[in-house]
Amino acid sequence: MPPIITAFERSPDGGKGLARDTRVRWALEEVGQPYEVRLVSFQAMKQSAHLALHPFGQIPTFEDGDLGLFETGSIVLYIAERHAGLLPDDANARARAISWMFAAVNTVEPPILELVTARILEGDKPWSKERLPLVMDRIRDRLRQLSSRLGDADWLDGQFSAGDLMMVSVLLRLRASGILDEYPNLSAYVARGEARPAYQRAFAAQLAVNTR
Ligand code: GTB
Repeated sequence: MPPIITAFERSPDGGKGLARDTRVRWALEEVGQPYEVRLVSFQAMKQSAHLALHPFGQIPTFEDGDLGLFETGSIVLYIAERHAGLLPDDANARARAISWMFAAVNTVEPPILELVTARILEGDKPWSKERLPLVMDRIRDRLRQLSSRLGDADWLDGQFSAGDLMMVSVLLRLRASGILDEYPNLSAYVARGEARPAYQRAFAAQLAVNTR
């Protein structure tokens, strides 16, 4: 029985690949693991059957036999630990790749999510215009540091890993803001991630759902 993930019945982004099921699909594609998708509505996400899998009523979830997981970081790590291709064999390199996974969701993604909050959820507040530059500068701080670490390398630490998969997925959320273009090596890094055949298959699969 292949693992089953959940995804939006209809993603608010209309298939731009920004909903977080894309990173899980990408990981599964990288390791060649077939999977099934259960589509859920916003309403179904808040009901007990889904809440039993995801305490916060969100997507994606991941079911493998009688194991149920939530949180994309833990799902991608689970996939990467059980299949070859997303984590190096060398123990130290493996630990460093996992550090990059945590850095993506714990250090780089939070200010990016702040931008979404500032623009969309708080866009109509009187103080929103004043706050936006502060949020943008917090993102720039992180991007500058990341850009300097990446330098002219293709990937963050040697070969492509689950750390890059998570980092590229997080950075993709910034594309529409134009801020990524201020860091040409990061912009090229994201494009390299998107060009991977596994990403292309993951993107196409979520697009097919959202353009039915
Ligand atoms: N930390 C969790 C993880 O990494 O798994 C976050 C999961 C999460 O935020 N899930 C979102 C969700 O289920 C979907 S991905 N939201 C519904 C809810 O909370 O009620 C976030 C997302 C949503 C929409 C867009 N978009 O339209 O561009 C992009 C990303």
